[in-house]
Amino acid sequence: MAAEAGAQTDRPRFQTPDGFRLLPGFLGPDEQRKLADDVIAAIAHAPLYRPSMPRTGASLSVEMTNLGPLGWISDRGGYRYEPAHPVTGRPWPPMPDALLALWAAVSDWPDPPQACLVNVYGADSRLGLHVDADEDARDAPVVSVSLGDRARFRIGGLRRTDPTRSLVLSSGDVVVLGGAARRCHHGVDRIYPASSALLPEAWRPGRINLTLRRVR
Ligand code: MD3
Ligand code: FE
Repeated sequence: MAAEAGAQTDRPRFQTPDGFRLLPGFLGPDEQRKLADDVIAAIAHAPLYRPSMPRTGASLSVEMTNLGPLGWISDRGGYRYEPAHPVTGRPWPPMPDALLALWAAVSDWPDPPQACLVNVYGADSRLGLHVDADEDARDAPVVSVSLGDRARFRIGGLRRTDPTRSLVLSSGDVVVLGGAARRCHHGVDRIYPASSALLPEAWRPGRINLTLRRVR
């Protein structure tokens, strides 16, 4: 029954915020594989690291790196965008052309993205409910691409206590977060191990999420 199918995860009267656009399977299998290969190759030059939280210093369960002119960093000193990798000190690798083309196709924003945050999830990784607020370009959208294992993504409202809705993000799905959605709380509850065969075996179980952003 359709009415029951959504009942487990959907709260009544809340679908998704204005400006939330899910494009299921926007990238085909060949595009996904090429993009995953390019990102994994870039990670060899900008190794994944496990960010720690400001103040507490607690580690995130998600590993990260960045592509493009700027990268998002979190450490004891706070959250910020930096032009170089915190461990190697080298500039972030360039964004693959496919990501610049994707942004141009879906963002409806005149300027190219300045940062691509790469989030890598293992079987037990999670991302707590948060707001992305470290970009001065608050009106520009964020564009997300999911690769590999599926994830249960959760999105709420402007306030932390607002109702939330969860939905599954699958490999090849693109999400555009514009308008009000850009300022909403969101997180990743869990991934579904072995739900995709896209990534090379050494990366399974695993999920790679790319977020394209304007920073300034
Ligand atoms: C809603 N990433 O990198 S992608 C993040 O799957 C982040 O790795 C998640 O949250 C992930 O900050 C979710 C979808 C997404 C990205 C950015 C958003 C949703 C968003 C910004 C504002 C609101
Ligand atoms: Fe986020």
